[in-house]
Amino acid sequence: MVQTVAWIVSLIFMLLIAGVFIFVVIQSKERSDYEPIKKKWYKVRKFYAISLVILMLVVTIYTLRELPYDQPVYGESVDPTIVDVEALQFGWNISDTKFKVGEPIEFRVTSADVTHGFGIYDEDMTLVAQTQAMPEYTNKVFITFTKPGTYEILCLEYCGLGHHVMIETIEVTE
Ligand SMILES: [Cu+2]
Repeated sequence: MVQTVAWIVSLIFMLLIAGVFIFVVIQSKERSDYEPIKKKWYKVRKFYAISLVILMLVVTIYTLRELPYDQPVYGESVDPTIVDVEALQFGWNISDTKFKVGEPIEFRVTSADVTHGFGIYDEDMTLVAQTQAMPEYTNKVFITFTKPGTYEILCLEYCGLGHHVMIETIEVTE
């Protein structure tokens, strides 16, 4: 769903940019004075730049508020299952691969060598959670599975010749 929206939005913007290029190509065949054009379009450019900055600020602040995503409420009731994940050329060392639906999990992800990407995919190959696996640093990613099934962990960052064999499965049961 989110991926379909992202695809449609990208497509709209690609068409917009293509439209601008076509417009410029057509306009470039006409001769006209430079000064009035400069005056008009510099104004448009300024407006465009300011709008973009404001839009990006709003979107950035709005989306950063929720970081880290899906973090469980620690304390009295919820104690997440802590799972250590180490990426290495070319595989995964995971301290636990069997989980329950509704169980809050905290993956602590690091790397033994180069930077890898830790991505969890459901059975439809939809990405449900991801973070970077970095050497000498631990990233946390929180997830509570809502559907039982066999999930796959794939490397999301090209890390060498065996990048494509970095596949691990985890089982989520009711
Ligand atoms: Cu990798």
